[in-house]
Amino acid sequence: MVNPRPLHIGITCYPTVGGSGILASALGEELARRGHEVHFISYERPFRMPVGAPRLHFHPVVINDYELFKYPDYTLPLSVKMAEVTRDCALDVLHVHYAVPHATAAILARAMSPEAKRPRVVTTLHGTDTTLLGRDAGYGPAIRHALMRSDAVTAVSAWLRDETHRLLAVDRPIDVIHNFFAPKTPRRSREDVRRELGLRDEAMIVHLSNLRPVKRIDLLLETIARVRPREAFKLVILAGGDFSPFLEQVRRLGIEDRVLVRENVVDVEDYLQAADLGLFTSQSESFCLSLLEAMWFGCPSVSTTVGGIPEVVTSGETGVLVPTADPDALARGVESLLNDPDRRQTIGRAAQARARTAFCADAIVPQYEALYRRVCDGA
Ligand code: GMT
Repeated sequence: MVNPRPLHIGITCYPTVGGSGILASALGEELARRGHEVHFISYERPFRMPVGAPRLHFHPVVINDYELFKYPDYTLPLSVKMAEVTRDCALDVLHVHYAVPHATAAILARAMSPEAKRPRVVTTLHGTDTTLLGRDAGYGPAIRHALMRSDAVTAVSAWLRDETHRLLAVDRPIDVIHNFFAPKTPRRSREDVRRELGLRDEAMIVHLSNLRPVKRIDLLLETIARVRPREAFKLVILAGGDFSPFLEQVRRLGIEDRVLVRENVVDVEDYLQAADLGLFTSQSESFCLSLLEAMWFGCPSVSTTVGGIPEVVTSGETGVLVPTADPDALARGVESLLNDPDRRQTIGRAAQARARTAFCADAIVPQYEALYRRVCDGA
C-alpha cells in the first residue's frame, strides 16, 4: 500500500498553561513525529512545544496597540495570520483547540483564502468553551455559528459532545476523541524529587491544575484538612497559576505544614512519578487530563464524579469517584487509599494499564489523522 502523503496542519491553541494547550502541543509534536508538517499559530510559543524539532514550526500573531481600541482585538490578526500561513505553507487543515475565538478566526481565514486553496477547519471543544462560554449570550451564538461551519468538530468526551448538543443546539455530528498523554522521560529520580520536597515517610498526594474557580481549590483544601492521620501525607500542588489567593485559607485551616506548592512546573513527570495518590475536586471537567497524567505513573486518584471523568475512571477499579462535592466524603475517599497501601497499589496498577492502552498517543493520534483525511477527501 502506498503511504498517504504527509499533511500540512495548522494548529491554534492557548499557548499558556491549560489542558487544551498542553493537549494541542502534544498532538502537534506527535503529528510531526509521524511525518506531517505542523504549524502552530498563536500569540506565544506553546509552553510545552519543543524547540528545534523537525517539521514543527511556530508563527507568532503580532498584535499592534491602537489607542482607538479600548480592548485590543486578537481574532482579526489571528485570522489574517492563519490565512497567510495557509497560503505560504499550503495548509490542508486548520485545527483549532478551544472554540473561542479560534474557531471563528479559522472560519474567517478560510473565507479569506482563494477557493481552490481553502483549508479544512477542524474545531476541538475542550470544556469551558461549551460549558461556560456556550451559556454566555455574548458568545453562544458565535460559537454555534463557528461549530456549524467547521468541517469537523470533535469533543474530548462523550459527555462534552452531549452537553454541546444540549446547550448550543448544534445540530451536527461531533466526533469524540479522548485526551491522550505522551510523557517525557523524568529527568530526576523519585528519591531526588521526594528529597527536594522534604518528604520522609509521608505519602505524597498530588494535585495539578490551573487553579481556575472550576477546579474548586477551596474544596481541595477543605478535604485535605479533614484527612487522617494528618502526619501520614503531604499535599503537593503543581499550580499552573498564582497560588497566593489561597494562602489565607491554608492558614485558616491550619494545614501550612501539610501543603507544598510548586508554580508553573514544566517537568510534571518528575513529580508525578514521585506521587502516591492524586486528588481532583473539580466542579466540572470534560475529561481531566491531569488525572490521566497521574494514572500514567500508576498513581490512583480520588476525584469528584463530574463531566467526562467516568469515561476515564471506573470507581473502585482504576480510581475512586466521589459523587458529591462534600469534603468529608472526599476525605474518606482519600483515606481509603492512603491507609491501605495494597489497595492503592492494585488500583494504581489498573489505572496505569488503562492509561497506557486506552489513552496513549498510538490509540488517539491516528483518530485525528483519520479525521483530517476524511475532511480533506470530502472536498
Ligand atoms: O482545565 C482547564 O480549565 C483548562 C481547560 C482548557 O481548555 O485549557 O481544560 C479542558 O481541556 C482539557 C484537555 O482537553 C480537559 O482534560 C479538561 O477536562 C478541560 N477542563 C474543563 O473541562 C474544566
